[in-house]
Amino acid sequence: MKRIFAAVVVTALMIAWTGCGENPFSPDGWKVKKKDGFTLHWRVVGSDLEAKLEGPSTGWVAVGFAGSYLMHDANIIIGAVTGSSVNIRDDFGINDKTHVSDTSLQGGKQNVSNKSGEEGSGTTTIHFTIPLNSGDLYDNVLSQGKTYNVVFICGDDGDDDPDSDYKQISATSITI
Ligand SMILES: [Ca+2]
Ligand SMILES: [Ca+2]
Repeated sequence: MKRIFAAVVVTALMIAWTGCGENPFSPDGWKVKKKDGFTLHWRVVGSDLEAKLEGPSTGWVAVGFAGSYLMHDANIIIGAVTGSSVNIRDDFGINDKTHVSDTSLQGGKQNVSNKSGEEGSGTTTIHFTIPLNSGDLYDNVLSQGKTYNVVFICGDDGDDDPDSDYKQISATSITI
């Protein structure tokens, strides 16, 4: 009888954990933000930010961190899955609607690692790691506990060209 009671308590606790969307004390450290069909998971690991973005497109998906308005001045990580290959690029928002690769800007560097991803039915998910402070002018320094603008962006279904026009853009904020 005691054992059954313990099992019920454990199950109730597990439901309580998973029911909290932005619980900063989740056991594995992940936080989550959902907006307009996008889901971003993130967590700080040492001096890095590990992230997983799912977006409502079979084309490219992107997230922009700490911009001023929409894409402007945001550190944008953009990726697409084409067959078995995953391409993820480190970009920067040069105005509210335009982003370019950091490498195309003077002194800019690619600072994304641990890249992977998968395509679902109508969705694309990308996983990546970025430094909280890369030292690159075209990334933005992030500090744990602080709140930043984020923007979620995607291209048309099947459009894996990161330089093509976007289909959807949604602005929100997250606390790192
Ligand atoms: Ca960079
Ligand atoms: Ca960047």
